[in-house]
Amino acid sequence: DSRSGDGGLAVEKARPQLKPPRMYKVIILNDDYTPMEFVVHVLEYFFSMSREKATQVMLHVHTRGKGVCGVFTREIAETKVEQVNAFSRSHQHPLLCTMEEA
Ligand code: TYC
Repeated sequence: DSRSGDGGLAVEKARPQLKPPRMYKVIILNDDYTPMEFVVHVLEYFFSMSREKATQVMLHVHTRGKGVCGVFTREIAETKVEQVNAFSRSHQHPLLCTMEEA
């Protein structure tokens, strides 16, 4: 195809059909102690949300108990969960992040 670098003359190689990867929701949980501003910062920094979106999601979690930060492939979701939980612990906040299959 156009990426093969042969000017389009090569015969197409049959490529196996890849199945879509399983997707996982990264979830944050409410607690009574983590400051709202810290949760907003986590959502901005680790999930690239605008301040407005991060504030909406934080308030949803605060009132409903949990909320979705994003949907990712397994390795990415696992890394987000580890990074957020380590960051929260390093700031002595009990904020918990987990994941479930989408
Ligand atoms: N409930 C917390 C408070 O009142 C704020 C909070 C929101 C904590 C969302 C965790 O995932 C969370 N300070």
